[in-house]
Amino acid sequence: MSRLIVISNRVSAATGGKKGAQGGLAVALSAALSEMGGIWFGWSGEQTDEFTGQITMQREGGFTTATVDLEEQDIEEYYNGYANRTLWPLFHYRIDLAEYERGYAGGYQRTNERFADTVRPLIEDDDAVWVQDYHMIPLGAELRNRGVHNRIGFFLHTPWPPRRLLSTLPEAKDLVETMFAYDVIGFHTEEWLQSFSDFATLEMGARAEGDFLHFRNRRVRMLVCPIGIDAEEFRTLSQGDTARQTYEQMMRSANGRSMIVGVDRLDYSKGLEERFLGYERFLLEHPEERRGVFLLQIAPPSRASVDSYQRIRASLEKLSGHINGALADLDWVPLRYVNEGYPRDVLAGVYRASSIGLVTPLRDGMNLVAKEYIAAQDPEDPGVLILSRFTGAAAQMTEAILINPHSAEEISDAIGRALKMPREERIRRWKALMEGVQREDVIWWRQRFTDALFEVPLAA
Ligand code: ADQ
Repeated sequence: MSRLIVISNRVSAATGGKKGAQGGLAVALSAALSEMGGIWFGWSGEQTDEFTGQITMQREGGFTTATVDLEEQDIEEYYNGYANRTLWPLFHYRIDLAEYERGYAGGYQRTNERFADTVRPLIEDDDAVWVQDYHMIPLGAELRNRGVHNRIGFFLHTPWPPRRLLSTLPEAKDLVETMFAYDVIGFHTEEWLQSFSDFATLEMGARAEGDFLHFRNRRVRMLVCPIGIDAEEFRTLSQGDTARQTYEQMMRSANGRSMIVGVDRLDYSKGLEERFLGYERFLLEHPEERRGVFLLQIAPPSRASVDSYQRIRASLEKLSGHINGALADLDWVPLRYVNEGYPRDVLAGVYRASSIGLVTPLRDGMNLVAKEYIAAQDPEDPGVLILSRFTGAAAQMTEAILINPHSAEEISDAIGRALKMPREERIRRWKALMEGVQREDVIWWRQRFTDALFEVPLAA
């Protein structure tokens, strides 16, 4: 039977068998690897003085992880540089923040070649290879250059930017050309897929035919494959002791007020400033409702060495200080802003205690927080999800209150509407959303992708 070789920038950390400590993606990929056998390869997250390609293999939970250390220049140019300063902002439509440096592009290519050299000897003839995300776009082509004729798939976890935006990247065509080394390319939504297809056809002369794109002598299948969460696991977590204790603690501290919650990595794509401004607008427009609500925003810092992340952090501190300074009262603080990460079972309790889940990214490949919020609700008394229409999740979660996060008025109106929503309507919307979260969960996602990959005829 074919094994699966998963390749991603970071490999899920060892969790000592504690399922609740992993994210949904790690759960799904670990499950696939345990079932099919295989290896999960990636960067260890560690720095070494000089790159040697030495692999650290670890056996855990029925599969093997293989990790490699990178040297400082690789980390700076490939990870902090091209991945986080060039592709991430560009793929989230922020060309104002994207930095185009030949050094980053060169380091990205070099590091992907190093990954290819390192992982190549681990790949056996029957294995299927599944490359994850924007850190590793050229990896498939580098594996082909090293004689890998196996099935190779690629899944993009971020949006794919519109053609005109991608055209601003100096090496856009080269990068897209490398993607024709894959057999299947997966996107969360039809919109991201269409943007990719537009660039390939209109800028490069590829030919589209149904789900396939033809370019030179290659044919690649494009697949819409929206990622889900491990809904059952999350539901179980939300009924466990820690979640229950957190729920009770939050309800006590809310003291009869309605809690609105936001949970995000601290990232400029998540629309946090817009969220704060929309909430402020609600408070200003509805003075009578003020003291009945508060917003809890949980946002652990990420990518702290990148300037744009330092700027968004400073800006949010200022804005939250301003809102609290202008509106707080002796016994009421409108905004609790917390820069911490919490275990998933604690988050589940927080979600359940919240009357509103406020998810306002300006762009997001999918957004799993929206799905976790739904999975954690009390079926008898569920909260309301307010969701940006610019997330991948919005394509599936049409029963949420969908908003344009650039409009403070729309956010404000949606908060007002959610707070007044009758219980029957909340239950009706929640049921429809929960049904989708359970049906198209992370196991479904993984199966859909690997099914498409195994349908590809093997090269003769
Ligand atoms: P992210 O940008 O990280 O993922 P998201 O999909 O929301 O965004 O996933 C975040 C995960 O981190 C969630 O599971 C959430 O619970 C967890 N998390 C967030 N804040 C936390 C906190 N304070 N404490 C603990 N955990 C926290 C990228 C893409 C997304 C895409 C995913 C999966 O940007 O668009 O949905 O990959 O493909």
